Amino acid sequence: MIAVIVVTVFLSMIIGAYVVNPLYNAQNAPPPKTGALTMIITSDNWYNNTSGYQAAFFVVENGHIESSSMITVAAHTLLEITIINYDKATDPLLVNNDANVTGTVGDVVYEYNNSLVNASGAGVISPRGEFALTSVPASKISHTFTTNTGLNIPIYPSSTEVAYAYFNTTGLYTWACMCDCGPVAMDHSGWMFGDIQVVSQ
Ligand SMILES: [Cu+2]
Repeated sequence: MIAVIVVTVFLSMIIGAYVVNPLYNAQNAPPPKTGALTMIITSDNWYNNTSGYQAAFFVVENGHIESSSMITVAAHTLLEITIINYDKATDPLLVNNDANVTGTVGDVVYEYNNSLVNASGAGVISPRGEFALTSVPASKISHTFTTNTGLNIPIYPSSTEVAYAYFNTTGLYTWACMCDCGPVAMDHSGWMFGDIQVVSQ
């Protein structure tokens, strides 16, 4: 008898959870999962006596600076990508189309450096300190963050940029800067290219 009561109570709890608990209500869709990918580009990284200083991407992970040779991101996640570029130099693009922002939410990148935006001819200071850009003038590009999943973010010199993007297919992909920004940096994983691993959440 007690066992019957226990089983009945248990079953009603399970059924009740589905009927009453709003978490099981299809109309209450869960908010999108969010994540962050923060990267720093510096220009004065000593390589050797022959090649001297080279530019490189680094990843900030839990407050630590790490190599960009293997970047891990979660699939099906609204990823806030922040790129802080300390490099003052511009570099020629390898492919002209890479001046356009692609693969981000709204195909825009938010530029947080007003002086550079003004210098490029935009001419207006945003009261929020940011501009949504769909491209960067080819002559004003320092590096790009480009993946073979279709993401392309051109980066101004001495700038901070933020973009939002989703990676929706798990697997191993490649990222690279698509500028001619130094033969050693362009040839070495963790400097101007590397892997990007999309893992399930
Ligand atoms: Cu580069």
